[in-house]
Amino acid sequence: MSSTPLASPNDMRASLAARLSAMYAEEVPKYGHLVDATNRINANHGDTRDADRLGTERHGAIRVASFDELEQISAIFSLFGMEAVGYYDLRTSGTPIPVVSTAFRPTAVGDLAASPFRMFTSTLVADDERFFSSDLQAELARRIAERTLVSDELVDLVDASVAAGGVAEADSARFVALTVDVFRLNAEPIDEAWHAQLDAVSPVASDIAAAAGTHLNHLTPRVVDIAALHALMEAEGVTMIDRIQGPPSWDGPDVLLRQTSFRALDETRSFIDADGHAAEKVVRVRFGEVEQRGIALTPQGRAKVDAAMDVAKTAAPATEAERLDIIRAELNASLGSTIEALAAAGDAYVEYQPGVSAVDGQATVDDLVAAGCITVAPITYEDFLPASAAGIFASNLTHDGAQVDDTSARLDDADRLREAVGTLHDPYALYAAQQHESLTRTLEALGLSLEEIS
Ligand code: OOG
Ligand code: NI
Repeated sequence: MSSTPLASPNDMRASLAARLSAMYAEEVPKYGHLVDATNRINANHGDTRDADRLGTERHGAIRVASFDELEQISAIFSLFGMEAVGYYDLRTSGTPIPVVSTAFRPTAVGDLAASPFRMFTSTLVADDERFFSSDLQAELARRIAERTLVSDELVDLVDASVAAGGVAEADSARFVALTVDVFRLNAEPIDEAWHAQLDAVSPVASDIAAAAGTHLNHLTPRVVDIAALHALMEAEGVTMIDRIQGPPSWDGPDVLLRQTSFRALDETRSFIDADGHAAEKVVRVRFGEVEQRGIALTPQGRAKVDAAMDVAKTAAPATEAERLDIIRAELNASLGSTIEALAAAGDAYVEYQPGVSAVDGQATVDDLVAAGCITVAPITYEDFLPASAAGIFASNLTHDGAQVDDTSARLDDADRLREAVGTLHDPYALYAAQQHESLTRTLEALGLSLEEIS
């Protein structure tokens, strides 16, 4: 039996992240500046959590036009060891956007350590009648069905790889290069009238469906101190959006995710007007973003953070500083300020490890932690926040688009997304499983079992 050696998905994912980063630095020079500033901050910081992955850690964002396109993209990501995690309905946000999203990422601890690259992927809901008239829906369907995101060569490689259980080592460099091409800015001229029609409904819809293909919308490095990064970029002449999205620093450890960005860039694209004349026009869709990641929270911990953010929203303070102070006070009041306290309250997910002290009759996990028989380390939040995502979308649009009154979630679309991606992981279940496995392993190492411990 002949067997072709298969490439490691972890190596392929690391290579994809590096190549996309090189491409994006060429397309968007300010991104290169952002990565450089991020590396300077990270190098001068004592925080060593995830230190070995920080230098290459990125998330990207892409937008596709249909669930069929999502299915195609999903098959490609799967060969890079990236699976769909989480569901975000961006139509329910303050500035409703006609997309539903998921993130493709590695799910196993070792794979995240090898290369944590993830892609926030949004799908246009082109048949949502709250946004699109029936005429627009029909025209969208026709044009979307006509376009090709993935080259025939890559389609063939994907099919062969799926059949073989992975990408052949000999094909992997080509596979990565063809995948990068899928996310490269498409140079084909845009139909101006069609673009304007969609733009009136939503600038995100025109970005997605007036072009001939998808493209990387942004690529985001991870920094250990986002406030310092924000100040550094401003000092170096790059205007950042004034807000850092997500829960601010407080008395306890960083939680979840904080993000900020610099303004979408004016870019020149080729258009064709109604008379068939070519014209260059300025569009603003791509931008730079940076993020800081903290500990993953349980649904209960997350609810406390969401409540704190809501209090600040309702209070409608006059300044950003006051808004942050309100959230800080709420977090300090509702959450324990150490990893141990967060874990004991069931507000955050942790990895358990055997400590240095000998077990001496302790009957609960909390007692074992308190006595130093078990130590806890934070599990990093690997996902996204719908409010921040909506904020990032909105802060970079030139205008909001048409008014939409009904902004309720549509569960049918969650099912369509799930069907397109095959398996849709619940992020909480992944963190809970990681915590549970670490506890089982730790107790075993201490000669205890879960049954004996409450
Ligand atoms: C995606 C926006 C969401 C994030 O980091 O929350 C996102 C987009 O603009 O396509 O990337
Ligand atoms: Ni992003």
